[in-house]
Amino acid sequence: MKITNAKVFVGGPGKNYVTLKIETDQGVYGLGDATLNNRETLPAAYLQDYLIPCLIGMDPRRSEDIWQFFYRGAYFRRGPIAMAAFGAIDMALWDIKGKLANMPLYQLFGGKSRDGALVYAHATGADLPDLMESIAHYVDAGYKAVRVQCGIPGMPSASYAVPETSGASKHYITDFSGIRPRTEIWDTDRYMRYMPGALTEIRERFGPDLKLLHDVHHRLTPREAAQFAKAVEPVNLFWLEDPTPAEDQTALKLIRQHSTTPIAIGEVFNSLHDCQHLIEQELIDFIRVAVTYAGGITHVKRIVELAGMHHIRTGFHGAPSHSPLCMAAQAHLNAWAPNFGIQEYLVLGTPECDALFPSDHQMQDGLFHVSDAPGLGVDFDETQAARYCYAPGSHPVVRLQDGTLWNY
Ligand code: CS2
Ligand code: MG
Repeated sequence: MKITNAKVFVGGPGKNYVTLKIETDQGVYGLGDATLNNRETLPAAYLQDYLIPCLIGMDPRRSEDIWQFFYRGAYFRRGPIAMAAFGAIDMALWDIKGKLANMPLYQLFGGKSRDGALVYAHATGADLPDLMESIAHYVDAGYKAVRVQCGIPGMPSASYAVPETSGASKHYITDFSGIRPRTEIWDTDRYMRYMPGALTEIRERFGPDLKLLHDVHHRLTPREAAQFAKAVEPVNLFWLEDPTPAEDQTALKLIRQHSTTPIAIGEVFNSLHDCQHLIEQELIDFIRVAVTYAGGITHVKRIVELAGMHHIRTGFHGAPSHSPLCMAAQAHLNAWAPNFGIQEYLVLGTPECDALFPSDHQMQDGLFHVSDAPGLGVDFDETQAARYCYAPGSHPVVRLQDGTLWNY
């Protein structure tokens, strides 16, 4: 069996999805996602210029060898661009494997460990009353878990994942449009003074059963993060995410020394090596890698297995920049993983997105149900794809009030 062709498509409804289609001499094809948010053209070029010329003629069933071929063959290993490109190839080869076996991928991983996977939605508000309404909206929609992000009174500009004005919170998605990043002004003291109280009010309003998650989005120093994690302990959060930048993995020790608030980290990681210390030292409770950003199913499965040995559960990243192909790969891993925790999931299901990526996967009552279709269970409509083209975007930059560059 041989790979005969591979095509890369860039574009989608409101998102620059990077979709890879690998075709074979047996008519079976596989799909993969290489969407690296706000840097989409780079994995696309990496695939076009360097990887696809090597793929043609290879046996698609040798997915492990092909993964090693590209990972070790690159010589300059890892990094978000390469791992997103490898990730797409790996997803497509697993998709072909599932279709050849006529099995949904979770069966090839070891079968289901659960029938529905818990997901969390994004509740947000320009202020606390606005956020309370947003949370109520998702609770009414059947969600058992919500991430809560709130505008901070007096904060010089709207911070991460918070709308500028009230009433704009339903299905709020961060606007990354434009090649020149917009600047946000951040005030840590205001956040540290206000957010613990806001989270306490939310807990009092919605009771002990609703799972509450909060994303600090890398904005605190390790000492501040330790103080914050301790202050919110009584709220009994499901997790506190990215409390401090994860490059310095020993910094997390300080948080562990001062609080038992569960910690989730990993969306910016591209390989096992980025999180090995965190996992082996059990400095986190949830690993947040994404199949696209961390080199595909083959590599993420290794991360999940290592995490499982250290009582760490999965909490895969599911921001809107991940295409339904990445979300499907994660859904199959979530159905199988013995140490599954939760999946970030935004109902993107716009008619345009469903037309571009038809699938039978279902989300109901706060649980994601993976379909039994062979492979990933998501298809791709090339005619629809022709409607979309690339539009540049950028992550905001964040400055403190004195102009100091800070973390988005
Ligand atoms: C966020 C992301 O969903 C999350 O947890 O941290 O939305 C993140 O801001 C984007 O993926 C950045 O590209
Ligand atoms: Mg996050």
